[in-house]
Amino acid sequence: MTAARTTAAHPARTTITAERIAAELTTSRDRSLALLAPLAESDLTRQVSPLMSPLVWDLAHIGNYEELWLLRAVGGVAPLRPEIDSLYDAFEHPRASRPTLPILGPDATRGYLSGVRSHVLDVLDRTPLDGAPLVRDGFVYGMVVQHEHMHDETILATLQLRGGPRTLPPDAPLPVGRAVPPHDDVLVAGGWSVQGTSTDPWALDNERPAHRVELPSFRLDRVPVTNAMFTGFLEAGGYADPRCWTPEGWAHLASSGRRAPMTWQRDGAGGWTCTRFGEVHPVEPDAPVEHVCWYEADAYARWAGRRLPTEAEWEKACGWDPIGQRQRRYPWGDDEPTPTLANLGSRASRPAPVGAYPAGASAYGVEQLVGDVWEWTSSGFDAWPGTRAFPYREYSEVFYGGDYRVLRGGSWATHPTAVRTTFRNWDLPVRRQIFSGFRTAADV
Ligand code: AVJ
Ligand code: FE
Repeated sequence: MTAARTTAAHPARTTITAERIAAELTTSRDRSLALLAPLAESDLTRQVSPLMSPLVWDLAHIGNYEELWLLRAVGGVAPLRPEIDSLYDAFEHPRASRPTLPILGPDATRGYLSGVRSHVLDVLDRTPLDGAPLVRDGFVYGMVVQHEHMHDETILATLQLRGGPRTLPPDAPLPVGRAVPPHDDVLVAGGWSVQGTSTDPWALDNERPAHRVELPSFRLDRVPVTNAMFTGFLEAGGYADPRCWTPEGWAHLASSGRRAPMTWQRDGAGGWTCTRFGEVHPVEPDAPVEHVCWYEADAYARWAGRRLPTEAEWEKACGWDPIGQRQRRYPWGDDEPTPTLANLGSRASRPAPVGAYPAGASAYGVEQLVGDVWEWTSSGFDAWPGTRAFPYREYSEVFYGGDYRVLRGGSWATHPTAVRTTFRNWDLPVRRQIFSGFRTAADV
């Protein structure tokens, strides 16, 4: 990988206006409040799992982040409630310790958020969007909107762990799938491509800058690994076969007792059911497997005689147009996602069956790269050549080089504004409360 000059153009986003920003801010806030509105006070304040925050903490943290960046950093507005800042600093208080903090209750939190928001709209009115890098093209507003959507996805993961009764609205209909043979894969011819972006105005620091990569040819699954395929691994004794697992994965299997994806149970007749937001459903054979950790994804790939793709391979297969020699903001091109292109935005509470989004295919014919499930890659979360922490070190920089693995493409729970070809997510290899799946690759 070199940081050589890139020659290919990256699509610039259409000019970002104050109206667009105000609409995005409203959309993310409506989403957060709607997710939490059906929950009783006790459900908002309790901790469902040591992995997660009390839901009311997420909500107040969303507001506090908005206050820190939009009111104080951009607007120069004095702290509204200086005494609460430290409570909502994710670094001062790890998730497990958040329930013992003297955090605001649900009503006070909602009041705090609406107070912050009323000042934000004033700041937006009086701040030109062509000034310093922080506000240029509305970057910091985009960062705040994406942060809220990320926490909304975290809230959805917490609701999944909480169980029932279900509080989410009924699922929007999803498109039907089509039969795709297991490991039907496409060839991605070797050569150079561009990874990352220097021009996408709302790309976060870890996606920058654009740089050339040179990859050998590889093959990549057309669609994510399905429940039926994963069941094959499971029923063949994959969880009991040390040859499939890294030493760390094998040790974790022993200590955790994991024997199936997080939400699966035996149905009593030799099959499997899964629990989704407190409701029991049959495991859908043709849907991407969900709630697997990196170790499980990696073990499946070895069992299948394949491997996880690297992050660079994933991004090339998703966004590179080898004919035009340019990047696409999404697999299908630069147009914003729609419900026929990708399963995003928690319109439904599950991944769609494979083959449901032929119109969302990448230039190489790879499908469902964006939406449905986050896809584990084999790569650790590392800094790219020439990257720079912006506007703060704790978003990305403090995580580089740790034991994290990169996930790409977003899930059904990811909002369209919070994902694109270059977006990078990361988590520890044991984690599976996120909406995580994978696809496999092979050398040529
Ligand atoms: C990018 C999803 C790994 O939720 O831990 C939220 C995003 N950073 N608040 C996370 C984030 C600050 C982060 N991930
Ligand atoms: Fe956060």
